[in-house]
Amino acid sequence: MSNPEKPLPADVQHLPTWLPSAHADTLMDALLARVPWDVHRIRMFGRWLDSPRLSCWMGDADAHYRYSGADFLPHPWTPAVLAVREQLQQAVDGRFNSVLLNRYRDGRDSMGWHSDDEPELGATPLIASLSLGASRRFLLRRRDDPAQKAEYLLGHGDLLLMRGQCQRDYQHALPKTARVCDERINLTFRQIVAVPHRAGR
Ligand SMILES: O=C(O)CCC(=O)C(=O)O
Repeated sequence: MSNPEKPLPADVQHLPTWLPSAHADTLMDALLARVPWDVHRIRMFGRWLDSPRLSCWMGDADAHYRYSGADFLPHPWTPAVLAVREQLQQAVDGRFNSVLLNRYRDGRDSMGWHSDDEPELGATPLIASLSLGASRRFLLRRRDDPAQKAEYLLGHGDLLLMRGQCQRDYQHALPKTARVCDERINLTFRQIVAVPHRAGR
């Protein structure tokens, strides 16, 4: 039951089929062919582990990012990602100098609970998350009351916008599932801002 003092996220907007199917197909093919996919090493519970998906950090040359204990230098934009960034910037009236691409090879690939709350993203980041390929469940839970949950089914071409206090108040995750055998790609566009104590890295 929802608690009116801890409402489910008003700062989250789901736009199904934001990208028409034919455009989403073309973009997915371009990403499969052109993105330098890698297995990111992340630090969890004091150990270095392979993350359970393929990833690529892409963006402007100065968009350095640190998450899960590791530093990432951006790969240069590919033409297809740059084109969709332009389209997004116009649609949501925001700026994005970087994107984290995640490729889930099937339902065994996943993303654990976390918030996109690194200092580089600022206090109230706008994050534009575009999904391609297989539909997967995307979960949100309140940080101060994990029983308060919301769920979105993200399909081919869907856009999810997270803004305001969403990262401060919520964690999100993409759970494993035995039901999905097909690939999915997700792009989370972000704006990295300068962090004074990290200048010069
Ligand atoms: O694949 C997704 O929809 C979630 C990606 C995500 O949580 C992230 O990039 O921080």
